[in-house]
Amino acid sequence: MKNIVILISGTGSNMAAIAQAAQREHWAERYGAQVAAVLSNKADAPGLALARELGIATDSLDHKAFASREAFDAALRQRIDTYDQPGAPVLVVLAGFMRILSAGFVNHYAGRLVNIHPSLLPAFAGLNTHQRAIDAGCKVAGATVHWVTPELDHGPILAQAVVPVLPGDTAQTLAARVLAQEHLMYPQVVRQIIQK
Ligand code: NHR
Ligand code: GAR
Repeated sequence: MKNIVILISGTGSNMAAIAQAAQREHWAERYGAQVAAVLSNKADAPGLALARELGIATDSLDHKAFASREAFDAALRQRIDTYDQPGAPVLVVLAGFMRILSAGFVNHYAGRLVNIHPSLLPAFAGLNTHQRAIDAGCKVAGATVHWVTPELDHGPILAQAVVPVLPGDTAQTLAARVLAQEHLMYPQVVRQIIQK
């Protein structure tokens, strides 16, 4: 069994897309893979309730309760590694997770840590991507799934989805168009990784 641990901070719609694909496509029987847990740095993230409705174990770890980024990351790593077992290696999936992770954390999960970022990287690393794409006059926007490396939003690209930027778009309307593509792309990429 491969244990997928999904980290979220908010709504969790990408998390739900992956968990529902895993159930619908019988990843446990076919690939020996399961979404073992959903963890959040925010106890009130709506995605945690959604995960529980899907029958997935949840936990939260408040980053504000830790003195440093490294201390939070060490505690998060300890929590994740309870799902990292002999014969059941963990794959860590960032899905709307809003905390930058230290190099020590990222290197510990080298080749086992992926993120979805709401822009066509290498354009618009960082935050507020949809408004920045509109302000730049981009005619297309999208999302990127990439391996996570210590340098923010710079890891090797696994997949991208492209959508048009339409006249009159706001950050909200563009984000919704991109998010719909994220929900199609992210489960496919996770499936490809766990199939290997
Ligand atoms: N960590 C590393 N080392 N490398 C990456 O590529 C990472 C990462 C952690 C998260 C997701 C990323 C995104 O897709 C991600 C990729 C948070 C921030 C951020 O500035 C930036 C990028 C991403 C996630 N976070 C602020 C911080 O101080 C907090 C912002 C908030 O809480 O709202 O950590 O966009
Ligand atoms: C998604 O668009 C994701 O790409 C983006 O936040 C949204 C999360 O939605 N991620 C980031 O901005 C990471 N900094 P979700 O919680 O419904 O999956």
